[in-house]
Amino acid sequence: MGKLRGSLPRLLFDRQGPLTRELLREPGGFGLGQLPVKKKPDATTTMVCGYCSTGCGLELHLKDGAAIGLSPSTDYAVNMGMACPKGWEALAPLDAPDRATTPLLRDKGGTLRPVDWESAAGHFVTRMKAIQQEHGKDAVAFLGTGQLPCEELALLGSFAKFGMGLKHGDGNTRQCMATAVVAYKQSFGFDAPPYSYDDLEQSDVLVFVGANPCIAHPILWERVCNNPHRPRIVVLDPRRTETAQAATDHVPLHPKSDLWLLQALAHVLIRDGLIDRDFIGAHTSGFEALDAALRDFELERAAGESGIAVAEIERLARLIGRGQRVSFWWTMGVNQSHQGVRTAQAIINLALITGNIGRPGTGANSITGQCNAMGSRLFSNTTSLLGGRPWDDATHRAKVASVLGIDAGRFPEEPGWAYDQIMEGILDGSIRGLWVVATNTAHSWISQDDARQILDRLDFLVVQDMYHSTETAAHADLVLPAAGWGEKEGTFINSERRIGLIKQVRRAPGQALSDFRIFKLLAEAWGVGEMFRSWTSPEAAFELLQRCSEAQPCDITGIGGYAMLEDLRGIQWPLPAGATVERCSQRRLFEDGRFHHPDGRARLIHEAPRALPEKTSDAYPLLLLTGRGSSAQWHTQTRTGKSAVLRKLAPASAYVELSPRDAMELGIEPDEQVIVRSQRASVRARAFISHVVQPGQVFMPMHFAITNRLTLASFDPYSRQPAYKACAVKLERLEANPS
Ligand SMILES: Nc1nc2c(c(=O)[nH]1)N[C@H]1C(S)=C(S)[C@@H](COP(=O)(O)OP(=O)(O)OC[C@H]3O[C@@H](n4cnc5c(=O)[nH]c(N)nc54)[C@H](O)[C@@H]3O)O[C@H]1N2
Ligand SMILES: Nc1nc2c(c(=O)[nH]1)N[C@H]1C(S)=C(S)[C@@H](COP(=O)(O)OP(=O)(O)OC[C@H]3O[C@@H](n4cnc5c(=O)[nH]c(N)nc54)[C@H](O)[C@@H]3O)O[C@H]1N2
Ligand code: SF4
Ligand SMILES: [Mo]
Repeated sequence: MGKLRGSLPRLLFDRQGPLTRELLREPGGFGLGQLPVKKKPDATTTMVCGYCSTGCGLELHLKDGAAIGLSPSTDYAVNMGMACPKGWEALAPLDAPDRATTPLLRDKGGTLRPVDWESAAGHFVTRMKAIQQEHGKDAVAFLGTGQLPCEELALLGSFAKFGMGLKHGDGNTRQCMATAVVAYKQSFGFDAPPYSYDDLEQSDVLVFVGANPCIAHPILWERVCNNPHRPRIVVLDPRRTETAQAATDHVPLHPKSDLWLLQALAHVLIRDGLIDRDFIGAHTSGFEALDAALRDFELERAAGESGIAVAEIERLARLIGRGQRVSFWWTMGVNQSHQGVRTAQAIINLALITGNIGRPGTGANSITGQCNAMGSRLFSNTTSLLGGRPWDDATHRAKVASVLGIDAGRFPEEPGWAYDQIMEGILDGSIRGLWVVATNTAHSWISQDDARQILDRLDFLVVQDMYHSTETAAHADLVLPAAGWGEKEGTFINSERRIGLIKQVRRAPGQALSDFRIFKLLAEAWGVGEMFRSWTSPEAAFELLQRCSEAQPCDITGIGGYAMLEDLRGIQWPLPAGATVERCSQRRLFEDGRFHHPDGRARLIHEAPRALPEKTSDAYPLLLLTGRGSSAQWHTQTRTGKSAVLRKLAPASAYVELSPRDAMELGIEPDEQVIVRSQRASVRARAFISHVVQPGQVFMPMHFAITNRLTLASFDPYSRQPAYKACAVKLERLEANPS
């Protein structure tokens, strides 16, 4: 097997190492610098990036009011002059030839044909109302996203729930952040990620659990590299990812064994007295129960379950216990699991029992994913009412109703169904109409063959997207053409709770409208335009949201409109009326040790680990992990796939990463086409043989549609977040399967 080698040029581009960074900073290096040679900009304006939740500031270079290029902001508290390739290439997807430029309606022959907005809105209203009349109001549902600005999300959630009278609406944030939301709410009393990016630079021990920031949040990784304290960096990931390779300590635990390992760490910390009893006594509840549950903890069993030896667990516990400023960071390796919530809470417990919260360089920190995942958590009217308020509390409903000037009688008294329940509802015929906004269900939802069949059962599917070519639009009865990032204004909230501005620096193509204007137009057509009269502009909507946030932990009543966000380079929540904040400041929560439960204490929550829903077997001996493949690819690639530069920086076709040992046993050669088979489907992919994955495991990036044909529809019971990162598969050589 002399040919064993990595067959994709990943490290050079994905590590975002010094060489790449230098090249990327250089206008023209890699062809990434966007300043055109011929045109000279006559103005610049700052706005935040529209891809990931890092929320980098970008300088848009304008000519006659339109963006002709961009570069990273040097004085934005997030990125300080850096951007990853997606940020540099953010304008490219706007010019793509497959932009949706007119509404499209499916005719009787099954072809999508252009129609004007009046006719599109008319069809939307007639068809949806007909379904509601025949099957009840709840027979129509909507799916939103963490990629629209807060103002648009709030308008969508308000029009859909109070105007159209829908009960069921969720977002793609369910695929991503539901676990962190539930974990924080139960542990802290509010969905409150406590950190500031400054903490990445202040820690002396950083523990990353199921997170690969080198690929998924490259600029956060740069912040880690700026840490002057020579920190220990511990990475818990079954794969030896780019981040694991750059860390000081890689812990290659068995997939989905995190809860065992984290509880083992808590056991050793308590056993060896490496905990902060003063902090526990003053600021937490539930320690006695946790202590009792962990007292007879089977360390040997945890070592067996996780594949990490007892001595190594004890070494890690000492590292954490003796650190002065220890921070814990987690992302999808935790959230997308059959026991995600309890795993996240086991991380939170470690921070709490060691008193590592509310001080510089500490925290139990969930890194969010999409540019406005945090905004969708607080301001989308899905899992909570505007301002993070509970649906089932009449006082909160009355408050929002009075701010919006809408009769509280129109408010549902509980949150609607989660994404998976909406899909089930379509299957059993209780949901007949679906409105999908800025998410690509037919690619990204788990167990995709089922998902596509489910979409086809709908009487009426509306897809509102920048592109008419998405996998989901292919199933639509009506496509509504939307403006994208750069073509509209609003606010995003990043991972550290920083609210940043996006602006219109380009004109949307053809008849495409901002989602805000589409919602307004549909509200008029529905006959409830009056209800949204005060939503005159995104900035007017932002003011409503501020008022909805009053006296909540996320109170932003002290923000003086978009102008203040502009002047101060983004502002983290909270900022209540009367409070002051400095330009580019970085603030963390819980410095006073008070959490959001009525008793002011954080709760230590514990539950014993559960078995994987689908174990490997003789028939399907390999465990499939999925996730982000490169820093140049974004999700279903509708945007990044449109940039020639980003395409050069990413693998062109679907691949499956496998270990040299498994390749040897199966007789698979590098780059050979293989069949990956699960109980759901079988797909073809290129074999990428590397030491990044362990024997018995394989990895496929989520960016190619075939990956979710294999995944198993299983969910965390508390958050209902899909467990995308573990199902059983087998690999076969194509030669053995002539088709
Ligand atoms: N380039 C790029 N960046 C992105 C995105 C993108 O599509 N492309 N998407 C954005 C979004 S929405 C999100 S949510 C974030 C996601 O950011 P991340 O969560 O960092 O990315 P993933 O690759 O999904 O998963 C992280 C790691 O979890 C590991 N993992 C799998 N199973 C387990 C397990 O059982 N235990 C542990 N400890 N680890 C496990 C995987 O091996 C993987 O390396 O990225 C954001 N940033
Ligand atoms: N196997 C596997 N599957 C996964 C994951 C995984 O790790 N493994 N990760 C999951 C996670 S964390 C996430 S967040 C999801 C992401 O899954 P999706 O949300 O489906 O992915 P995107 O490609 O970002 O889809 C966004 C859509 O909105 C469109 N769009 C962009 N901007 C706008 C706009 O301003 N207005 C409108 N109307 N449309 C717009 C884009 O063209 C695109 O079609 O995937 C999930 N799926
Ligand atoms: S790290 Fe995220 S926010 Fe920053 S430039 Fe890249 S995609 Fe944009
Ligand atoms: Mo995500």
